[in-house]
Amino acid sequence: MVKQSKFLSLILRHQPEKIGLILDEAGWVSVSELLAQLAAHGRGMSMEELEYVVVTNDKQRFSFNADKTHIRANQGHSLQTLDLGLQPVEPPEILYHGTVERFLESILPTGLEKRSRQHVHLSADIDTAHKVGSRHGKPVILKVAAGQMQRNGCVFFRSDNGVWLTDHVPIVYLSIN
Ligand code: HQG
Repeated sequence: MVKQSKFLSLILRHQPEKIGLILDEAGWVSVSELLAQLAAHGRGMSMEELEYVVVTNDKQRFSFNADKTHIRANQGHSLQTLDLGLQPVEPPEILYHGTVERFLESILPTGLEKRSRQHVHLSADIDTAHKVGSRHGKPVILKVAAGQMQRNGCVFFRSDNGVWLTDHVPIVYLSIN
């Protein structure tokens, strides 16, 4: 199921065309089409198994619409044409970003960039930032003055699974935690 969940992340965030799917402009795809295309590509799963993956996913990465006819990833897309339709929200005063030391040298001149993703990903708690950073090596936690950024006109969003998103974090708002 973890393997299947990772494959769903790939399809619903990055490469739907890999199994012949096209996401709509907000990232949704028909559940019946998804199940059919998964089966056609040797990754078949039942509706019950898909529901199990959605419910048990450790970061709640996926959501169904109300009547479960459509599904999408809550965040993390690299498809630049998507508009998840998130509304700007007021962030907490401080947010965190987990990274690693080897990236600091290039973060210093430019601040945090979204790179291949649609947004820079931030979290409200240090623990989560720690986990995110650990994916790249020994974590370094950066503190982001999110409240100040917002007062200066930067826009923040929060995905349905609680990840804080913004376009770019200029270096003036960053400090090492
Ligand atoms: C770094 C996972 C050099 C940035 C996690 C990060 C998260 C720079 C890496 C989500 C830089 C990009 C996102 C700059 C940023 N110079 N390096 N100017 N600006 N970076 O994986 O934030 O499991 O694309 O610090 O839990 O690590 O996919 O982003 O280390 O929520 O659901 O460039 O991915 O969620 O790495 O992680 P990533 P991230 P999922």
